[in-house]
Amino acid sequence: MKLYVFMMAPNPTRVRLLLAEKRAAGAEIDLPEITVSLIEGEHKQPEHLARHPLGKLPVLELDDGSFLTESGAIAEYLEEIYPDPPLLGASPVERARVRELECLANGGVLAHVGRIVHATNSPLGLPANPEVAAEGHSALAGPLQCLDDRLADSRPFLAGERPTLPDCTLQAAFQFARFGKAEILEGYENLKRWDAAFREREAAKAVLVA
Ligand SMILES: N[C@@H](CCC(=O)N[C@@H](CS)C(=O)NCC(=O)O)C(=O)O
Repeated sequence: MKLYVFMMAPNPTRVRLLLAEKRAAGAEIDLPEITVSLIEGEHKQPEHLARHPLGKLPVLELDDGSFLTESGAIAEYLEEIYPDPPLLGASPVERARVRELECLANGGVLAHVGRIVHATNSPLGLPANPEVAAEGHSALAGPLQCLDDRLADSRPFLAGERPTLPDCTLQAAFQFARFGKAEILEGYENLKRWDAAFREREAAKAVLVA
């Protein structure tokens, strides 16, 4: 298998953080990563469009030569073939909790951070759009508050004592916000604590560049 990625891009980063968490806990995962430059437009070239018809990242190339797209589907597949340690929950109730948190981290935070950064400081050179950025900031408030409340009991990770996919997704979103100079954490003290502690860990340091 091969994983096609671009550093800093949040959807590839959530998958790379999940892999780093598994490796840090002892999983032996041989999965080479190949960079496709979003900055240089390599994702819209025929070579990459053959992997992903929409020209996006990440893409997982399977051993039979077929391509799997969508970071959530890729994360679930990797979880199934490398189940230890579990990053999507170990029991029905844990899995349900992880899915609940993942909806908040992905649809509620990562998606809006993407809109804000591309409307203010787009690394792809998209035009600034203050209205879209303001809508993004306002849409972020509810999900960020929910996640901040979840951390109010000083738990180290969103789902409790162990990292899970929503931690990876949230950190991928926060890294993209830092890179795009979007201030999104003002007033969310529990999330600030979680962010600082998560970034100090070796698994995160192996992936994060901002
Ligand atoms: N829903 C997709 C979104 C993929 C996506 O939008 N990836 C971004 C990078 S984070 C990308 O490739 N953007 C380039 C483009 O849309 O042209 C997923 O979760 O994989």
